[in-house]
Amino acid sequence: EKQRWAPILGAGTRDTAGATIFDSILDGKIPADVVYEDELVLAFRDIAPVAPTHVLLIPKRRDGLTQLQRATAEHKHVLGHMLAVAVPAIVAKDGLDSYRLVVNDGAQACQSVFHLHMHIIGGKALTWPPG
Ligand code: D5M
Repeated sequence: EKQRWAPILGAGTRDTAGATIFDSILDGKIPADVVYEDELVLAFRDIAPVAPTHVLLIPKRRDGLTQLQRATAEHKHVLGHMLAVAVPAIVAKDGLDSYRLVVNDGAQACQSVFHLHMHIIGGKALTWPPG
């Protein structure tokens, strides 16, 4: 099986946290509906979508980013890339003119996978506030 992150040797190896389901997607061990990929990030459709567009955007190297509150200055490049390059590409691909960008940061905020990810949700009229 082809690894999605083959060019990024050592990806994740600096992490002490356990592997997540997203590692299996990155390794190509479980399938994903990929909508965007570049050298730094992968984006795929959420398995339990809450809207017509529900995409998860992840860094290929978790590199300590189990969650956003672990971010340091070392992560500025990948975080900026996610926001300024990948999100616009995904939003354009699905033709969205409105969407919500969500990071559930911590268990009490409903984070269930501890590999930083951004939810891009749109394609319908959304409500506010979230619960
Ligand atoms: O979001 C974690 C999200 O990950 C949640 O919306 C389900 C999604 N998920 C879990 N497993 C898969 C697979 N295999 N493919 C696609 N999407 C998946 P959180 O913010 O941590 O609650």
